[in-house]
Amino acid sequence: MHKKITPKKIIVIGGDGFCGWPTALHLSNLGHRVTIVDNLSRRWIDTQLGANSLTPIATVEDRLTAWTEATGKVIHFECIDAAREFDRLAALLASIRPDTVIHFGEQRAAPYSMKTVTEKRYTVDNNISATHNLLAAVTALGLDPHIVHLGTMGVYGYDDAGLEIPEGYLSVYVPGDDKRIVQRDILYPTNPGSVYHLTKSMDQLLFQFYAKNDLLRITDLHQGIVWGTQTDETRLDERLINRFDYDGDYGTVLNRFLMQAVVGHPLTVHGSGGQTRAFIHIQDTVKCIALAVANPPRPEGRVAILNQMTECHTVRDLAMLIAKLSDARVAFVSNPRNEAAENDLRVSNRTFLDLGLNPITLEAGLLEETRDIAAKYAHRCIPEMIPCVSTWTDRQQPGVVDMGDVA
Ligand code: NAD
Ligand code: USQ
Repeated sequence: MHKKITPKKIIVIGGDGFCGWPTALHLSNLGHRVTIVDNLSRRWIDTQLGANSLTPIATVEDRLTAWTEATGKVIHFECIDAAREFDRLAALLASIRPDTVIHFGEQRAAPYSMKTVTEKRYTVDNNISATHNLLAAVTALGLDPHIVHLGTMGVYGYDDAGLEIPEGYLSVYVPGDDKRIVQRDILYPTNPGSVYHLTKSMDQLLFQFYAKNDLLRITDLHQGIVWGTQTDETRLDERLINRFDYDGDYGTVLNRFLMQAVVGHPLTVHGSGGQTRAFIHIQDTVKCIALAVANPPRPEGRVAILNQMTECHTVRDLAMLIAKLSDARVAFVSNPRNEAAENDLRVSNRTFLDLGLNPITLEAGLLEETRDIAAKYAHRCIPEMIPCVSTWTDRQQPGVVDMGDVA
């Protein structure tokens, strides 16, 4: 049983996606009135790439029917392109007058954003326009929803700065004109590593401006790499199952390794695998967003920035851990990305811990994920979709396994 909450009217943009779908279900389960806005572009991109989700995902209509059958609750759906259909987005906002808008509706794969000039332009046009359309519409309509945006840890870059990455703002102390030391809180300097991450860095400036100028209440969640598939709600019916991307563009590293282990493919570590990244389980993503929804910032002109991650690991350590659990082999392949070969990473996630987040650890979640998802649906894997062939520049080579790379 969930404790009683004051129901809110919530729009979830991008609510058919990997993070958005389980979030919409969780918020509906808590008693909120949820409307999903999605243009289904993610499903269309799968078709374009010849890829699929390892888990069989139902149509939106079947998903929503299954949710009502399982819980008696109703989630509404509107097929709107937030980047290109400003008038329809604004009309929906005007009719619902939401208390909260959660914005997941962006092209989120770094390798896809680096494929060719077409995908670079699409990612920038889509992501920046969707974010700006939302902010401009809310302002023009005189609405005051709390806007919760899914940003990324990657806006900070991954260089080892010798300090714990703070939650969005960096206190700097610089000598002023009269040699007095002046203190300022600035946005932590961005250092994006892909066109996709660049759009998230640009989103930050859009939020900074609208929070200052129009006193919009905005929470930007700088999220790490999400792993896992199911949440308490998506487990209720097979038609509610969440997507599991494993292909070279959309598959994220830990889910890819889990899938590779069960289909007998060597684990594809890029370069030396010394890249340290921040991770979070999908169940914790959903919990963090509910916590953010319940704790809006005051309209004081400053964006609330929270780091949404729970553990840091190197890619190499993850591969070794999964290899040990599954007897998989590890392949150190050419790195298709232009990124540091090795980096340290320390991140503050104090706000969510203080709000009561009790993270799912890798140790606790890996076994279930392997047994109930990767192994169960391994037969759906399309082997040709496994290699990472999108390269950052002409200097990089695709991450393809040569048996000489295997350890
Ligand atoms: P996803 O691609 O599975 O979902 C995004 C959804 O947004 C899709 O359903 C897509 O159809 C929709 N969408 C895209 N552009 C749209 C538009 N113009 N109008 C309407 N709908 C649109 O991605 P995800 O993994 O669920 O990520 C959601 C958000 O979280 C993204 O903004 C991403 O940057 C961020 N994020 C994801 C991860 C991760 O590991 N998956 C980590 C950090 C941050
Ligand atoms: N990697 C491998 N082998 C693989 C795939 C990836 O070694 O088979 C490496 C990559 O080179 C990279 C690291 O693993 O160093 C992470 O790659 P990823 O694809 O798991 O994650 P990334 O591209 O950073 O993007 C994902 C989501 C994105 C989100 C981001 C959070 O797709 O939406 O914003 O994680 S973060 O990385 O913290 O910025």
